[in-house]
Amino acid sequence: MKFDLLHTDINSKARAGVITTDHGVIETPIFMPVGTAGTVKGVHQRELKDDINPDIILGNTYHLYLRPKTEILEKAGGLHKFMNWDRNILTDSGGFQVYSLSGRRKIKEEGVKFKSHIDGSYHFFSPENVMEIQRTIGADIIMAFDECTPYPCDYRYAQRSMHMTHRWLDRCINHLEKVPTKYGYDQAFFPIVQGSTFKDLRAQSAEYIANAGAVGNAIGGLSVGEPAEEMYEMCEVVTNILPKDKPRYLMGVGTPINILENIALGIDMFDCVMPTRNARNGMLFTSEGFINIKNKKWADDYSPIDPMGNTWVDTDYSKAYLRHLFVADEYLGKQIATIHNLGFYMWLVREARRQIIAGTFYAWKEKMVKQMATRL
Ligand code: PRF
Repeated sequence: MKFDLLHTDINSKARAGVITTDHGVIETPIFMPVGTAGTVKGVHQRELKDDINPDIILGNTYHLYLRPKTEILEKAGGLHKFMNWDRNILTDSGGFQVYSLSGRRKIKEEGVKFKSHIDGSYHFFSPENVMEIQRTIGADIIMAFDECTPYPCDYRYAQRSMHMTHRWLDRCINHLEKVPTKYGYDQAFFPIVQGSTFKDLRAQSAEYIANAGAVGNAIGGLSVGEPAEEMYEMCEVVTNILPKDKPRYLMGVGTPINILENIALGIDMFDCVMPTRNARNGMLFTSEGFINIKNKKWADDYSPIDPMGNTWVDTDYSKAYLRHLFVADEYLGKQIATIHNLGFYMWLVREARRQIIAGTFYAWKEKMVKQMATRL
C-alpha cells in the first residue's frame, strides 16, 4: 500500500491524498460504505459501483466469521470473489462488534470469549486468530484487534485497557509475519489508538501506535456516546502525534457534520452505518439538512427527493412517492433511501476533497456545518 499526500489545507489540518493498493486507488478523504456481512444492505454491487462509486467498502470480521464462516470464504477465494466486488475492502477486526453485539463476553489478556448474537454459541477471539481470519477474508486493509472502551469509562479502566490493546498490537504484528497472504495480493495492516476521553492516554496511545511504523493508523474508542466536542478534542491530540505521511482512519464516525469537523482535524478515512441504517428508518441526509420521509408533511409533496442530489433516485422519485413506500413498508423505499444517503455521503467527502485542493475548504466547511444541522 502506498499513500501520497497531495495537498494540505492552509486554514485547517485537512488533507487530500491518494492511497494505492492492489485493488486500485482510494482518493482521500474517503467515506467507506459499511458492508457488514458481505453486502451493503439493500444495494446491488452493480448499483454500488455505478451509482455510488466508492473506492472502498468495509466488512466485519465478527459477522463474516460467524456467518457464512471463514471456511466458506476461503473456498470462494476470499470476500472479493464471494461478493463479486473487485475494488478495495477493509475489514474491522471484531474489536468493536464483540463488545457491542455479542451477548455475554469475557475479556482476558489472552483474548475475548464471546457468545454469538446469532445462535448463542461460544467463540474465542485473540489477536492471533483474528489476524488469521482476516488473512482468509482477504481484505486489502485489515485492522488490529483492540478493546473499544465504553463511555463513560473510569481512568484506571481506560489506562489498563489501552495497555492491553498495545500488547495485543504487538501480538498482531508478530503473528501476521508468520501467516502469509492467501490470494496473491497485499494486505495493509492498521493499528488502532485507544485511550477513551483522556488526553494524556490518547497522547500515550498515539505515540505507541506511531512507533509501530504501520502504513496507516486508526483511531478507535470514539463516537461511543461522548459529546462531539470531546471527540474532536481527542482527535486533535492524536492527529498532532500520528505521522503526517500515513493515512488516518477514524473508526465508526459519523454524522455529516462529524465527518467535516474531523476532516478539518486531519482525518482521511471514515466509515459509519449511519447513512445506510438511517435510510432504512426513513431518515435522509441532504446538503440543506435532514428529512424524516415518514413525516405527514411529505404526503403530497411531489417535488424530487433531493433536487440538488447527485444520484438518479434523487430526481427520478418524488418525496410523496418515497413516503408512500415507507408507510406501506415496501422494500423499494429502503433501497431508494439507502442509495440517496450513500450518494450524499460520497458527495460530501468528494466535495470536501475538491475544496481542500482548491484552498477553500475551511469556509465551505463552516457553511455546510450550519446548513446540515437543519431539520427540513
Ligand atoms: N475499534 C474497532 N472498531 C471500531 C471501533 C473501535 O474502537 C469503533 C469506535 N467508534 C468503531 N469501530 N476495532
